[in-house]
Amino acid sequence: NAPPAGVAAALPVDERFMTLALEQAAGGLGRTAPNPPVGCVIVQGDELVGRGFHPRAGEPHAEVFALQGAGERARGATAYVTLEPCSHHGRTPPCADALIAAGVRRVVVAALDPNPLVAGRGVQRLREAGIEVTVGVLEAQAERQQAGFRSLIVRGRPWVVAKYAMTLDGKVAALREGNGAVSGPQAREHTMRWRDELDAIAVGSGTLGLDDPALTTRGVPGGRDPRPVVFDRRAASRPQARAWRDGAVLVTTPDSDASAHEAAGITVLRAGTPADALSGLAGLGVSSMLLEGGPTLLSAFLAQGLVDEVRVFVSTKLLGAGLSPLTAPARPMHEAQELHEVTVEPLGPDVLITGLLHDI
Ligand code: AOF
Ligand code: ZN
Repeated sequence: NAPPAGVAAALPVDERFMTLALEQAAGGLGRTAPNPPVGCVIVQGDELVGRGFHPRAGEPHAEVFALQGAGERARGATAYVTLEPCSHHGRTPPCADALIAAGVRRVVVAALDPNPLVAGRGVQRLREAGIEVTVGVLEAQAERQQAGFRSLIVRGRPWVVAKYAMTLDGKVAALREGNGAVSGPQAREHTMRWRDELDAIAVGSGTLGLDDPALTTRGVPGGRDPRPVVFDRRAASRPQARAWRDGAVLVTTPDSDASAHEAAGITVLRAGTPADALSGLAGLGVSSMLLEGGPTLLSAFLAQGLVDEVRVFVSTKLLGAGLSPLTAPARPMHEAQELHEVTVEPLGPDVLITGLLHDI
């Protein structure tokens, strides 16, 4: 259905520039917690005159960099921002005031800020200053990009993404000795990009003992490593494992003996349940977490309803007997957990399937 004439001209332009603002914001993914990744572009006529993103908490907001770039050309311009400009004095002064002072004529916002210090007041302030404000352009995309921040503010816990690779017959590991990965190089590239974009990466003690994974980001230009989080109820994992680098967190039960890990300078989080663990991680500033294995940890999180998003590589290999991605529980088909907003993408010999279990 074609939109009515007049409306048709405006909307694609707003979406085009908001797409650029979202691309800007992506530069901050994995780097801004507990703040959101935010991008801003400033457009004079149809010329892009300024762009910027929030690089990390404590540093200036996206709008400040974009306004700096635009200089005098911000006067009468339109600013596209992926999050409602802030109205509060936090670590930095209010962006709404900066936009007003620069003489911007119109502000297009993707998503409102759920932070109770802002929550609509940024938009209100702009409107009171006579600026035309449009809210909701590419809102769903922006909310997805800000899922970690929004989850921290709204639910007090990180956004949890479960990732695994399985064979065509649904196995994540072989039962017999041998070499080779389930999925190919493109799947690996995706995984490395996700490690760069999410705050933390979690594994269980089983995976730590079997694989001694490095849990680092390799092959991503300018990439940074996620914070390793190891779920180890008995605190029995070797404090020499590769995962125990700076910033690593051991999640263990309230009464286990973690003295060896504490002596090694590892942050120890004591939690009775996975939900408690997530609150504790939120307290450490973790806004998003990639759950990378293995079946026991994933099963525990799924059973408690703590997985928000699932990203699975399905390879075209057949293995025979092997390990399933989940160990429990045994549900009847009508109680199966089902993804929504599903995407399917071929990646050479593999297929990437993603979807949500919760909305943000
Ligand atoms: C914006 N633009 O680029 C970001 C915003 O402590 P502060 O001063 O950095 O404020 C952090 C809060 O500001 C954060 O919780 C969120 O509400 C908002 N983030 N706002 O206008 C930005 N990163
Ligand atoms: Zn701001």
